[in-house]
Amino acid sequence: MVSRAVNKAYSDIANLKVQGATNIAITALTSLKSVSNKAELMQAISLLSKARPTEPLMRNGMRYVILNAGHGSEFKKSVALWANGYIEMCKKAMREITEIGSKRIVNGSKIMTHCHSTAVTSILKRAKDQYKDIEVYACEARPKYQGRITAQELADHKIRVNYIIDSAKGTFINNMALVLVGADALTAEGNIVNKIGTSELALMAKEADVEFGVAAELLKFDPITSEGRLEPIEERESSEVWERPPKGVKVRNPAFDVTKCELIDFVITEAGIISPHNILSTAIEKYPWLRR
Ligand code: RI2
Repeated sequence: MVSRAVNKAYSDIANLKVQGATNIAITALTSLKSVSNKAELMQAISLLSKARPTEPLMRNGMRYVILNAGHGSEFKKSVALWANGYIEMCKKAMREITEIGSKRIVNGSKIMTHCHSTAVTSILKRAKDQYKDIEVYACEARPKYQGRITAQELADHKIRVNYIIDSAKGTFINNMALVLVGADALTAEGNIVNKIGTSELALMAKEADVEFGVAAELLKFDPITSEGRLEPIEERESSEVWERPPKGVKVRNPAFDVTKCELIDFVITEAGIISPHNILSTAIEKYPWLRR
């Protein structure tokens, strides 16, 4: 039996009430503080891992707690301590990415983004706080329209923002100085996994000679990819795309895709701005416990 807090975290994450890799990891780790013994912890971890399969930031955090939590009567306290430690690590990484990334934003530039990434919106808001005049193009990210969260958040911060349907990105890409997206997973090959449509945007950016950057915590590095395994790609309910399709029509709904490292100019991380080729070495250097 898992606790009510773990069950709630599971359903909030699975139903996208909580979205974005960073928010997902923090919600999952917070719920772990409710477990009182090892068996409960393992059950909670197994359930939460199923909520969103493409979320190494959450999985790494749960592994961090298993690796470090002590035994015996102080177990609950120890889980809470390490879970808090990981949450703090995520928040610190986000603060660092925000500072480092904001310096990379050029005054007067037009920037396109896709879906909703806390890392990207934090960077853009910080750039605005530094009096940089920027204009953002936010792709809507069908079928769940997380681009609206981005558009609203930036507009609330008095940033000029244009909201466009996903298929309009080619119309505007030539006017952009930069495409900046978040990531759900970073891989050993230097690829990134992000909201479906990101790889297409990267190809368009390459063709239009527009810089393509990614903002993501190195804690999103997935250690399974250093063993030659592929990052699992979540496929969600077809009803999100078409509730009642005609008979004979199969609706597919992959949530993420892989953007190859050749298409990525730079990755903004808590350890600085790096080439995608250096994701593996930089992640392991910064967090040696991520090595399997
Ligand atoms: P942060 C989101 O997925 C998007 O793909 C976004 O780029 C990524 O998580 C990272 O988000 P979803 O949860 O960690 O909306 O930067 O499916 O917030």
